[in-house]
Amino acid sequence: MDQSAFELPEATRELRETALGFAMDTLAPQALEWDQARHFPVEEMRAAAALGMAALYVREESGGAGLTRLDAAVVFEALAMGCPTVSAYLSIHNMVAWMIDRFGNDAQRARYLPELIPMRMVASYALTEPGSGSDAAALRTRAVRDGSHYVLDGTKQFISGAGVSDLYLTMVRTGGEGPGGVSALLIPKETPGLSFGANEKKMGWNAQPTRSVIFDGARVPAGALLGEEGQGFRFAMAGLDGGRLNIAACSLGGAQAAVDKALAYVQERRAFGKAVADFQNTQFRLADMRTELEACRTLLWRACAKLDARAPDATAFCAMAKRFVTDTCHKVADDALQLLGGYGYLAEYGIEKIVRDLRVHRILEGTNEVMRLIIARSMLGR
Ligand code: FAD
Ligand code: 2MC
Repeated sequence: MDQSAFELPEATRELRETALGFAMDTLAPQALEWDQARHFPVEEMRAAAALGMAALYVREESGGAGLTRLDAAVVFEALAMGCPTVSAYLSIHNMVAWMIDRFGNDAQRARYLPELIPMRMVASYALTEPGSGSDAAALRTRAVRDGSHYVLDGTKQFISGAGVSDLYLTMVRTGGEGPGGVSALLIPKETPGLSFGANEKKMGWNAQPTRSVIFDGARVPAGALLGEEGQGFRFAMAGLDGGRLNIAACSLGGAQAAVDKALAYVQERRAFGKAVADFQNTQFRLADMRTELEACRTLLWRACAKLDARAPDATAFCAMAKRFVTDTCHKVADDALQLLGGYGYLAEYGIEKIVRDLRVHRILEGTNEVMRLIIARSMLGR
């Protein structure tokens, strides 16, 4: 195979530079403050949206950037070098925008995409419930047709952006048990009967709110239905294929930033009369970290190419990339922290936040156990 197959195209490298410039100028200087103040930086996300980063793989004819999943992964990695949490939120918003473009009708595209693309509207994705996380098809939030409306009752749990977002792409039960009874509805924030729980106190991801979303007789017009009744579970899973690549990319950017910080530190810090970088343990650890990040990048980009090509094994590759990259990068970030000794544990050195932020990537968008389930099913054919 041609070696160039393993290099990014010129246009993608330029895109990376733009995203990295934005991450370093706008996200990195404030990331720690946002984490500590639990501030959701919507204005800064709008600035990213102005660069096309809120609708990266929405088609150009729909007003999006029309880029590939590989381009998107490169952008999310670069943004995460400034702040993994903000990059991950942009990924969720991108996922919703893409689902509307891909599965919505002309009226839904016309109503929402011109608002979502510049992020005048912020979007959330609501699948998880208090009683069903991994077993998403067991969801119980019910939407009952009442004339020209649906009436919703139930609760969504752990919804990123909830309370601030203007639009909730929500998976509900309109039919019988199991995945075939699930539909997807587009629910605006101002819907009567919609309310939110308290902002959860979390280990990381503090620069975005996480709340429950409560439907108590909430009424939405029937035109809120995405596609047809019964298609919602498949839409939700298709959205997550790309979401899982992006979350992996966010882990990669976070871990790369941690390694960069550690690399600078070990050359300055001295112990036993030498630089910490002079210990062979330090050198071997740095070598392993770099190797692990390159292995992650290679698998992630391969999975992106599979999704771009709509390959039959794309879902399994997305799951492999999500599992391997999020586990590996969390470990790499923790190894980087160790190289700073006690200073690594202090907030101002920036690495402990990365370790806290990356921890949840092993849990959300499908736990890494669920990723193994998807991969094993693809091997065993059941
Ligand atoms: P459970 O499903 O109860 O799992 C508990 C444990 O059992 C886990 O270790 C799990 O891996 C394991 N397990 C379950 N089933 C199996 C199995 N078959 N085989 C082996 N092990 C298994 N959800 C949204 O819909 N939208 C969001 O925006 C969103 N944002 C989130 C933000 C944060 C900060 C967090 C923490 C979560 C968010 N989630 C969101 C929810 C997230 O996707 C779920 O937490 C996740 O899917 C796991 O579900 P659960 O927490 O109910 O765990
Ligand atoms: N793309 C398109 N369709 C898919 C699909 C995919 N990737 N995966 C499954 N489907 C279809 C599948 O083909 C089937 O359709 P049909 O009945 O027409 O054949 C249907 O969906 C049901 O699929 P399964 O039989 O595989 O369903 P099952 O109930 O066994 O669940 C599992 C599969 C465990 C993989 C799924 O429930 C899952 O992904 N769980 C994890 C939930 C999750 O990831 N939550 C993340 C919430 S979002 C978040 O955390 C954020 C931070 C935003």
